Amino acid sequence: MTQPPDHKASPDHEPHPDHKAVQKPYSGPAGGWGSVKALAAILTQEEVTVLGSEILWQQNKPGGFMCVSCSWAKPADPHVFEFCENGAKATAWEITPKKTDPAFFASHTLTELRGWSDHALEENGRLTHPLRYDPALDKYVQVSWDEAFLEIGAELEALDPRSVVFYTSGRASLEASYMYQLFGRMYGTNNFPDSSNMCHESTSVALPEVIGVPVGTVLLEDFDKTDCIFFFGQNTTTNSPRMLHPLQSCAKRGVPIVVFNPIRERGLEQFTDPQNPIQMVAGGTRIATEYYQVTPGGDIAAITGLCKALIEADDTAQRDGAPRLLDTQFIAEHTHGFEDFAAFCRDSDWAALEAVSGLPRSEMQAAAATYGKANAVIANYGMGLTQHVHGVEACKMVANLLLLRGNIGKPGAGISPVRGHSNVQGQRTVGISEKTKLVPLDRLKELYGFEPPRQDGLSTVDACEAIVKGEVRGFVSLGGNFLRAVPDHGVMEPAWTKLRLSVQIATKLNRTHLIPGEVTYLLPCNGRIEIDRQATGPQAVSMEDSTTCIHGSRGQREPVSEHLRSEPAIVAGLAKTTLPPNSKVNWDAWVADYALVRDAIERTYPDQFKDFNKRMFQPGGFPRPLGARERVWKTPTGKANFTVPESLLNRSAQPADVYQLVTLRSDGQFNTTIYGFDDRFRGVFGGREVVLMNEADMARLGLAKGDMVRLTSAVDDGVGRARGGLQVLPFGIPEGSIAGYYPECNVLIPIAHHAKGSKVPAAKSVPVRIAKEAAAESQAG
Ligand SMILES: Nc1nc2c(c(=O)[nH]1)N[C@H]1C(S)=C(S)[C@@H](COP(=O)(O)OP(=O)(O)OC[C@H]3O[C@@H](n4cnc5c(=O)[nH]c(N)nc54)[C@H](O)[C@@H]3O)O[C@H]1N2
Ligand SMILES: Nc1nc2c(c(=O)[nH]1)N[C@H]1C(S)=C(S)[C@@H](COP(=O)(O)OP(=O)(O)OC[C@H]3O[C@@H](n4cnc5c(=O)[nH]c(N)nc54)[C@H](O)[C@@H]3O)O[C@H]1N2
Ligand SMILES: [Mo]
Repeated sequence: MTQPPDHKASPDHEPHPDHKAVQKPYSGPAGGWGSVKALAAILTQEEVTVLGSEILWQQNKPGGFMCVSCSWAKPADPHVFEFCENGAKATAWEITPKKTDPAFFASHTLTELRGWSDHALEENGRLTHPLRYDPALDKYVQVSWDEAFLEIGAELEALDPRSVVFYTSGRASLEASYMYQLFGRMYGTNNFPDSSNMCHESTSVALPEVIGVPVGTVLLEDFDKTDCIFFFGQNTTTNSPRMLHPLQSCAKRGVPIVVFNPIRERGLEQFTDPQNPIQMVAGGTRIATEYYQVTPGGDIAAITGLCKALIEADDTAQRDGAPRLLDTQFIAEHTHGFEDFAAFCRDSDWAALEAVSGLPRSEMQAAAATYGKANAVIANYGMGLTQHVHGVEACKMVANLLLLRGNIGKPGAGISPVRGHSNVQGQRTVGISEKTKLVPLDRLKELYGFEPPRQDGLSTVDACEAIVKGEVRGFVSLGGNFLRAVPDHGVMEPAWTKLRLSVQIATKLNRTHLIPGEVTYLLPCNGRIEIDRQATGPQAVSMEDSTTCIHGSRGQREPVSEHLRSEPAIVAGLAKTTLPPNSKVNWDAWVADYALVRDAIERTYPDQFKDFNKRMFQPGGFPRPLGARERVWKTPTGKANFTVPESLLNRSAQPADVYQLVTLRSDGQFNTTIYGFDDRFRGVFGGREVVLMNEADMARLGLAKGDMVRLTSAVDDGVGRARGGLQVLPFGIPEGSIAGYYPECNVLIPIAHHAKGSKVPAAKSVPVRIAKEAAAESQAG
């Protein structure tokens, strides 16, 4: 029998005494010398010698490897070093020579390892051998690949396919993802939740309805032609820093950059290109020209205010016979629902918009004036919009704003949801989806001669609920760290132990691997930066960036262990022992030559992947065709749709003693991978167990800097969620909202607290109460 996790030792409940944070104001720009220092530190920590070696030269270059960090576009004419501080950290983290090998597992039980922090687990190095959990020893022990595949195949055969979940984190290649979804569907399930269910799913639900495509419409070249750029809730500095290059060029051309963010994020204010010696001496470029500290959850109201100002100014212009502010020709020819939307804006009351957005009317009018002066506008957005209760409507509001002046489907303009993982968008493109309407099931049936399941599968939140109910028996994970990324750790970890089968395909050890089911396998795979040798020679893989461009990627480094297998090889190994033979799928041939998988992708999606193998190394990638870019609207009305939001508030209303917790990523992490304990740009060093608070709120609650507090969930559903040991630090965040780090605060998010329509956990508006802890510790920093 497996033991339930020891919560006392869990990183969710115990602060790490040696990781007390110190607060120091950070006055430098993003990039700059701070970036160089941070890079040197991670290279030392990971024992990687990369500078001066070939590896960073190859990052994001045609013929090289595509960064394993973010999904931002890769230019056709790259910089000498087309990488950023965080991309280099991600590279170092993957190619570290440190190893987590069978000898390591022989000397550590899982009970002991559950007391390790997320950082310590991954920092220990790469997984090297296939492992099976031995409940008698409470340890992972080495197993052969053949044995692993045979036993997992037998386990899967014995389970009802509808009780098995196939999760994907957004890093796996198009080739691996296509094979994975085919395997799962031939097995009999559409249970393909993805990290995107916690991320931009609000976008994927919103945009098809309003512009007929689930993805953004901008291309990198639009940044050369744009007149104005908006950002809503996206932290470029840390999460897509290579985007700072085109932004810097735009700033130099005098393009206004307008930011809506409750926190003044450094990189959106100033950037110094660490690869440019002149800038390193002369200082940085300012990025944002206007910065609006909207209340968390206030964007729907703020954008309504912008639209209202614009529509009212247009009403005046029309009355006076002056030039119109709206693109009336575009609206008439290409859109539907304008009158209702305009009426909604005219009827919205400025006082209500001010109260909900936290912005004075004058600021909304000023932003509207900037918007109204530009001929071509790009609107970028991220988790600050999508991870809220009304995240889907917030995405639609961005589209409303753009449609008013025809800013979709013309050069220099467009909607730009900035995606997360490096291939998260691509995975959805090749069939990783729980929603059957998004998958060409008939085509799969025709190509492979099987009857695909027709019932929708489980999303991430659905899967969590089903795990809690004990309805999920098997869970296969292609990457990721499911139990840390999802909400409600205190509920999810005990429920997870009820699984019959857990199969984790991973590069590094993480907490999900430490909570076993009855039968548990940990299968180590190659990372993308490693050379992937198969029967026909070294293989390339491909991925889709945030701008729908497809790029080929070739591994460059010798694999850290000869016992690793590639993700396609692991998927094929599982498929062969689980499924009856099918003459139409030759898994071995696909593994021998990934070009054959790409041919299969092209056969499945002939319009999207035309000449896939020929074009995959095209500099800058090849863009998938996208109706909205050509103003072809594949929506139910055949037009781009204006929509009226159901709620002005992008969260739920709460009583006065309840605070909205915004969960943030630090500068030193990639999702649940914690590189280090500094959040340089926000001035928080050496610890993550903090609550960032407005000083007025601190005074109201009688809290001083360094006091320890306990957060408890304000959702009263009998679960009793709490997170103690958090150190209070004063911070520039609007009153009534507080910030803490993800994943440490996920224990406070109820599974049911998610966006309407997309089920993205509402991680940017978690209702909590704050209580001072008895033994207040000394002041920090
Ligand atoms: N280095 C690094 N790169 C990454 C990642 C990483 O963890 N580390 N993660 C990757 C992934 S998977 C993703 S999805 C992306 C995430 O990248 P982002 O989309 O930038 O997501 P977050 O960092 O979670 O937060 C976004 C911003 O939203 C702001 N915000 C919070 N609430 C609101 C609100 O109500 N309104 C507005 N306007 N703003 C708000 C926060 O202050 C923060 O600046 O980055 C990807 N790239
Ligand atoms: N509170 C809160 N929760 C959030 C968020 C938030 O902002 N706030 N953000 C959400 C978002 S946007 C996302 S995308 C999810 C992320 O959720 P996930 O994608 O599940 O999590 P990651 O942390 O990216 O996964 C890290 C693990 O992936 C494995 N890995 C790394 N590289 C590879 C590889 O090449 N192959 C394989 N097979 N494995 C690999 C390593 O073992 C590593 O431990 O979290 C979500 N959760
Ligand atoms: Mo994400």
